Amino acid sequence: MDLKTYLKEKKALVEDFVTGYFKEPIAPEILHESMKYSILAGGKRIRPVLCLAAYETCGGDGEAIVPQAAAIELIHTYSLIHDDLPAMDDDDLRRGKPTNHVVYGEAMAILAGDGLLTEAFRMFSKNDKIAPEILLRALRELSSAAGLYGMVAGQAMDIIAEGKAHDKELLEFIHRNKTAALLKASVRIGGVLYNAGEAAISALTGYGEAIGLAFQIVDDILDVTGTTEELGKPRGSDEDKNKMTYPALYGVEHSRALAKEQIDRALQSVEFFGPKALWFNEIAKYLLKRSN
Ligand code: GRG
Repeated sequence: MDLKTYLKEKKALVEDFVTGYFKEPIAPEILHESMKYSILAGGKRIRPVLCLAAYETCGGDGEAIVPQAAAIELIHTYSLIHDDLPAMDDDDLRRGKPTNHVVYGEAMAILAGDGLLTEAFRMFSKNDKIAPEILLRALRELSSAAGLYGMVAGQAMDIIAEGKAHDKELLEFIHRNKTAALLKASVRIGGVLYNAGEAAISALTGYGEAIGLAFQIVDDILDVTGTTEELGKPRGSDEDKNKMTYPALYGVEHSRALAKEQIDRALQSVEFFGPKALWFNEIAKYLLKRSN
């Protein structure tokens, strides 16, 4: 199997589950529609795929944890809806479609985000195949990464840093928290749900952290070098908003080298798993080369 087929298969597992999950009517209908509009709008689904890959690399069958992997995607999608709001990045294109607030209005977009975030924890908390104490440990990982010790803190700092003089430490804080924390947690959660040993969790952590940082560096580079069509969101929006980014601080070429450095670290970290790290290796290399 090649990586494209692997990603397609895992993505389908998550999307089929999410589609079925939101099939039953929810009142009010407009809220339901607005949540479905964003969660079913496509996207790479890289966080749930990483979670499934981690569980399988440790020795499990990913199908057992699809609700938990999908819940991570709900949180990611909420963050995109809120990030696009006029009070935050004020963007009108996401995943190649008008952003949620453009279609449903600001109030409904905020509520769709709130709904997805809250529902994610309800979705995550139910799995009869996983021992409750393990599920609880994984749930704590997710809340830490998505909230005050991760993504929310990173987003707050990103907003505070707009227009400020470039600062290496501040930039790293933003990247580690806004983007890398949830990616790292996606990988770790796969290991925690499998109840993997300490050495395996440590290898997963190293991998998750490194690809998380590389992901954001590449995202910053694509904002400069990509096209709006490829990205499905407006190109050049970081520069327009005077954001603190890797290319702004280091230039595009040096940023590419820094992303590659992180990917090499990621590959090294999962050498622990031997040949079972195949998909981790493939995903890491793909993240460096991606165009959207
Ligand atoms: C609102 C609390 C809160 C957080 C928002 C996700 C985020 C934090 C901001 C989005 C801004 C942004 C472009 C960040 C760069 C990295 C990133 C998360 C990109 C989007 O994720 P992808 O590429 O998107 O995985 P798809 O559409 O493929 O799911």
